[in-house]
Amino acid sequence: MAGKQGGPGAGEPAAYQPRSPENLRNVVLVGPSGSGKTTLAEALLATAGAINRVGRVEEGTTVTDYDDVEIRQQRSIGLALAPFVAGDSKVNLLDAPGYADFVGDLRAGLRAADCALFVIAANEGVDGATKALWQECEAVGMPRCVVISKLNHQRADYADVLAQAQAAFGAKVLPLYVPVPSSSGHIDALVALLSQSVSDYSDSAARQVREPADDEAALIDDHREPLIEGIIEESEDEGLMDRYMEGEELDLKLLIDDLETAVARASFFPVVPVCSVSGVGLHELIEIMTSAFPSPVEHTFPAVYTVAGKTVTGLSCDPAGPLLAEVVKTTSDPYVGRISLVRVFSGTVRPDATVHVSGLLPVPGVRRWPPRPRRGRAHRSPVVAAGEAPAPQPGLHRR
Ligand SMILES: Nc1nc2c(ncn2[C@@H]2O[C@H](COP(=O)(O)OP(=O)(O)O)[C@@H](O)[C@H]2O)c(=O)[nH]1
Ligand SMILES: [Mg+2]
Repeated sequence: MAGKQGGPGAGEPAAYQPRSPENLRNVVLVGPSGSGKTTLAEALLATAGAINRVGRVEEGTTVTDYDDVEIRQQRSIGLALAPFVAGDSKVNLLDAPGYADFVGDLRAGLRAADCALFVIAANEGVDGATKALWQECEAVGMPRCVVISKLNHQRADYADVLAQAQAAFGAKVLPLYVPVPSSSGHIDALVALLSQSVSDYSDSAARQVREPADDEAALIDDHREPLIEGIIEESEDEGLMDRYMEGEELDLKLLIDDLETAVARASFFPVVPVCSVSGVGLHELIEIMTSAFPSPVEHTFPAVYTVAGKTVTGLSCDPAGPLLAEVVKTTSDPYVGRISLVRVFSGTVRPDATVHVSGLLPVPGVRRWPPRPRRGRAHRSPVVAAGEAPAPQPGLHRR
């Protein structure tokens, strides 16, 4: 159901403090149904400390699948919002349904977000539905990180799924982390190819970052070069490849900067192996979301017109600027009434503010221009500042 926000304990502090847009990340989970998105959202919320108890899809106890129908069917059918705080950043996680029937909610999530976690299960692979979802992201130039989930599944084949993803989505789908195979068959560590360290999750209470052992160093040797070459090819510094080829040890910060630029341009797609059950990869994902993903400030502004149809320029992602927001999705709740999810591009929505709700943009073949001006009132809405997406806005409606 659209307009729903994660149930109780979804991580939003009681007194909402608008954050600087640079510290916000609006991240949508995209991937075929059953790839583990809702479970991943739950695990990320728990890792960030936003919830104490990790719910299960099968028990209908997750934050983002709390609608009656979702609990009954044990699958997501609508876009849900689950915010969490990590360090100085706030991440608005949007869990989108994966079935093609609910593509409207997926598109609403893509409109609201600035970046995506594209989830593929390690026991499944890349099928037609996965390719169609990738195309949806491609069509809107959505920056994305590929999450290969369910590493602990008995039929998981990480290497095969990675190869399928690269074959389907291109050579710029490149791992930042590689799972370390263990003798028991459990994966409880990842090697970080850029920092050349190991994230060790064998102590379930905490992740340890340590130096690689010999076999782990060999894994880094095998996989680091293609990653670095992939990043350098994306760099605007054309001399970088020559310097690398001549054997120069490139500054890690320089590589990370180039990587972030390429991710934001949606021309490079880092891969992270994850297991929501054991926790492997969750800290790495949170680090990528908060430090490598673009903030709302980098989001291309939508075309804005006055009521008379004149183009408006000069707006920016500024909480103090004039209000510009998009109602991403509206739904009816039997108890609350009409609820809209709103992406705020500029300005701040305040409780009971009267807002101008513009009509349709010109669509070829549709005679409705200029848009009819309307007024609406944000009833009982929380304060939501520029960059936020999508804020649940009970009662933001036309009248
Ligand atoms: N073994 C294993 N199962 C998982 C994992 N993540 C999710 N699942 C299961 O996969 C199924 C689909 O998960 P769900 O989160 O609903 O996927 P979604 O449809 O993409 O939201 C559920 O039965 C989950 O319990 C995982 O990391 N490992
Ligand atoms: Mg789901």
